[in-house]
Amino acid sequence: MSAPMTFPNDFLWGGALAANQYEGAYDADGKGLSVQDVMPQGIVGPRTEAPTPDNLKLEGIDFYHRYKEDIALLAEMGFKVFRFSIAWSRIFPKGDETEPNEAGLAFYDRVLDELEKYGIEPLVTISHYETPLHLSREYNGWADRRMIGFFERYARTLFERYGRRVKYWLTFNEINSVLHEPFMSGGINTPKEELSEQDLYQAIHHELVASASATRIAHEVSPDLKVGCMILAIPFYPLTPDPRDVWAAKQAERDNYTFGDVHVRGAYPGYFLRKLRDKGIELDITEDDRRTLAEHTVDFVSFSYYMSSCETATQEREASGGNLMGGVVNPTLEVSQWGWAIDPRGLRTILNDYWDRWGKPLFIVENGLGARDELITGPDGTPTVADDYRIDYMNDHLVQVREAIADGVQVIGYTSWGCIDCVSASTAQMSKRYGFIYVDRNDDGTGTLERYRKQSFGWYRDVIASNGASLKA
Ligand code: BGP
Repeated sequence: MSAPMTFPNDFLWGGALAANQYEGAYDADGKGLSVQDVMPQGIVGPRTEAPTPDNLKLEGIDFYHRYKEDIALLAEMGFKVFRFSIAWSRIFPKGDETEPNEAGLAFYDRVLDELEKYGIEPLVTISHYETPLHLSREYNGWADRRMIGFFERYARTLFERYGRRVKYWLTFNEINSVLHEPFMSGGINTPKEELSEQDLYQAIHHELVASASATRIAHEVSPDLKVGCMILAIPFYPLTPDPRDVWAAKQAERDNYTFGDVHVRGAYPGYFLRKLRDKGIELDITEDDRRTLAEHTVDFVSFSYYMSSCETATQEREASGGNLMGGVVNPTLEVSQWGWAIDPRGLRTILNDYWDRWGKPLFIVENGLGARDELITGPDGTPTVADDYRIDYMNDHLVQVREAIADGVQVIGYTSWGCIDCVSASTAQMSKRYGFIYVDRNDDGTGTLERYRKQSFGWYRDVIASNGASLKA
């Protein structure tokens, strides 16, 4: 008998966003600045001293004031889950205060009220590239051990305030991205070129301990809370069958596996310790750190998946474009308008690999196609986007998720990235759109901020309503 080709009945269908990319209201109601407020061009341009008007994230898509209308649209698509992040600097404006900012906390109460109204399960990212700027400038972000205490206080505040309403939590968005973007991901102020590997890996250690510590606090507050890690997933394929290429691909994957290995198994893997030794790095790891990592492992593993890449140790090849990291171009795959390789099968590979390796429930918390959209007039006279390219991308990826489920992988849910158009993390553009909902805002900041349903809106509504049966294999 063949395996059932279906999604579980309680599969959590939905979408994802991050505070700094959609909320706007960057200084409202006592909010402090975050690292994003001085990154007007994302990771592709210089940081500024202070917020500048060309930084589209300052206003985002104004979810802060339009959350009711936006959540109603998500409900209209039948969302079962909505992943969003809490802006750390709304809750602790500088990050090192002892008391939280009540107005910031109250905003998320209102968002949760609205989600509850429609029976949408919240999935909250505690830290999504939004380190308070003060912590970056005064402490050098995660390079400083004191960050663990600030994060513990912040996480405890959230669990105590929202723990009765939010079951699923993620500690750090794409935690492995700190290897490549230490400022955006880890709030590390030292310029990337000047940052020593010793300091970088020590910062990573602090984040891993803080993540485990937050898991401990969550379970103390309520044993019902489920905490997951969040990894930027990229399968690396050997460019050729040459064993040296195979090993190069394995090494590239291990840079990412390390983070899941520590979160799931509670200790650093041998290959990572060897890497540190080879580099002459000695980490400051206390007995307490070891115990925290070992005793407070995650309940589930979540990840983003956009693309795969190739690795080689034997050939000079063009570097692949990619989501904050990448190897060399895979000649067999098409790429998006931003050069990210499109590889639905890679998602099945990742799901199977992670399941085989960790045996923890998996949650796909980001996936989607960043593309330029053209607004046209729909048959009923309202503006829309004929985004069949996005529908194809998501359909093909979801078919592979269904395959992985048939392979025996336990998948909790799927939240597509940028379900409402928002500002891109890497390039800070509005024109790199992922949403089912078009937002009228342009790269130069003009636009009405009106929302329009794209054709993918109805397509996703049907996918959810049919629990995946409407997907085309
Ligand atoms: C991930 C981030 C998101 C998001 C997404 C798409 O790395 O977690 O914040 O933005 O990628 O990337 P981009 O916005 O650069 O297209």
